[in-house]
Amino acid sequence: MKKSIFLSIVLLLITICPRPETAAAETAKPVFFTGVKPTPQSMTVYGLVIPNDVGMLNQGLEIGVFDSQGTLCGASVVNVKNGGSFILQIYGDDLSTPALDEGAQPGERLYFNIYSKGAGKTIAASEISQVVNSYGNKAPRLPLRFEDRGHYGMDLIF
Ligand SMILES: [Ca+2]
Repeated sequence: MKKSIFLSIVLLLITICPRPETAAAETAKPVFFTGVKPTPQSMTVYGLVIPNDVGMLNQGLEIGVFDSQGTLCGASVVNVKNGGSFILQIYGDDLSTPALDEGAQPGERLYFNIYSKGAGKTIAASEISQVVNSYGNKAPRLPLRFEDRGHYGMDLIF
């Protein structure tokens, strides 16, 4: 009995204490692409940012996802320690707030921009290639479009 209580406490501690890397990844919030409004509609995109200039990656990159009206509907800091990986939560428009456009409509094209901290400039979506990777549930059709509960793998190369 005592042993099982001890094990329960150990398991609880493992569960509630985040590993240092996870904590660092979660605290890295975008400072350039800000103002994303989370809504009940969302999709997830996983991948790598692969810049031609590796120095640009080391100095820090952020991804900002815009819909065709220029609404910022997702943003993330690229994880330099993990080789340029990213996880993006991209939000759709909340239909219960018709006066507000918080995000993308179903099927709407998404535009991925990248801010380079080192270069102090934004790389436009037109200069970034989207490439399918193996992280998602199924391969996306590119260029990527908004799909509620979509789960896709896509790398960004520029
Ligand atoms: Ca709305």
